[in-house]
Amino acid sequence: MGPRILVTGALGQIGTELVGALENKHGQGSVIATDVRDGTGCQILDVMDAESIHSLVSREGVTEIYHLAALLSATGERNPELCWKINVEGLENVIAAARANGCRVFAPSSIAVFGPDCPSIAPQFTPLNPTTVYGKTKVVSEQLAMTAGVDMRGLRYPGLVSYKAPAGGGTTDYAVEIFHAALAEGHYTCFVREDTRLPMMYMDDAIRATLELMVVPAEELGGARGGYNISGCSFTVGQLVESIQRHLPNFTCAYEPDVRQKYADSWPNDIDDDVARGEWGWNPEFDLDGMVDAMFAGLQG
Ligand code: NAD
Ligand code: AKB
Repeated sequence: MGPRILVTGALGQIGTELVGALENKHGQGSVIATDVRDGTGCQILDVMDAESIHSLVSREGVTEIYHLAALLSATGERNPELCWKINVEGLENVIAAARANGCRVFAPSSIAVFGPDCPSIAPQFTPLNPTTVYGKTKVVSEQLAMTAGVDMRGLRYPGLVSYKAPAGGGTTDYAVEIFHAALAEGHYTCFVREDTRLPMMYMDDAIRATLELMVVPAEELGGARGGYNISGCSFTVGQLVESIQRHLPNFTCAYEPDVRQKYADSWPNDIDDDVARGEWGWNPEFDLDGMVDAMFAGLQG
């Protein structure tokens, strides 16, 4: 018998691709995709509804939960109380159902766990003092992974770049929006400065990292298992623009920084992922130009 998988927040940027990847790996019918929103192939499940999570997990014999439901940094800072509720209380509800039913849990962390005191190349183990409430919820998630009494794992995803679903309310959304604007209008007005450099990753690498982490035997994972650093490619917006101009030489970008600049400035420029490489063989495949080429192929294909 293969795993029976529940995905929460399945209609989001990651869920849109992870559900298909899990079905390819484990078979059609192995995945129950859920979201608080209505969508094709998706059941309604609000992660604030502890009883509904519990009864779905036990009724369906769920063995693994990929918990993607969350508010991201920009939306979260506009409504910090709601961000805490969904990201922390929602996770606690999922953990309670997992504990009662013997499930393993994947709960993503983020580069947002780091704060301004972090070195510009973020080490795996360093004080975590995020300035955003979103980042604080991710620190709690990593701590719960170590103490909740379930097999719970996470990755500190960088900003994720993909073309199949829109990015959802984050600070790194510019790295997705820029492609749509470039193709539709030949111009993008970016909400962070040209020299803003952040860790990013093409979605294929993020999905592969997720699947790879979940097959590692628990005893081989160390103290980073709640949130492994994984690097993809780090770049400034200016470098992203230059890479896009290889496809669209007349593309232009203007810069009008807003409040998201502050969140971006509080995060590191690069990620040191030696622990993930050493413990479970993490290795990214997409550099900046490879990612940009894949985005154009996907959007124009
Ligand atoms: P997203 O915003 O695109 O999707 C989140 C989904 O959660 C949405 O479909 C939304 O409808 C759903 N949701 C919101 N409230 C809910 C609730 N109460 N119950 C059930 N569903 C609810 O986010 P994403 O980019 O797919 O991110 C998924 C996870 O990965 C999050 O934990 C996020 O913090 C993390 N992450 C994402 C990125 C990124 O760049 N996309 C980077 C780092 C970490
Ligand atoms: C965001 O910008 O909020 C996310 C993240 C890096 O966690 N993309």
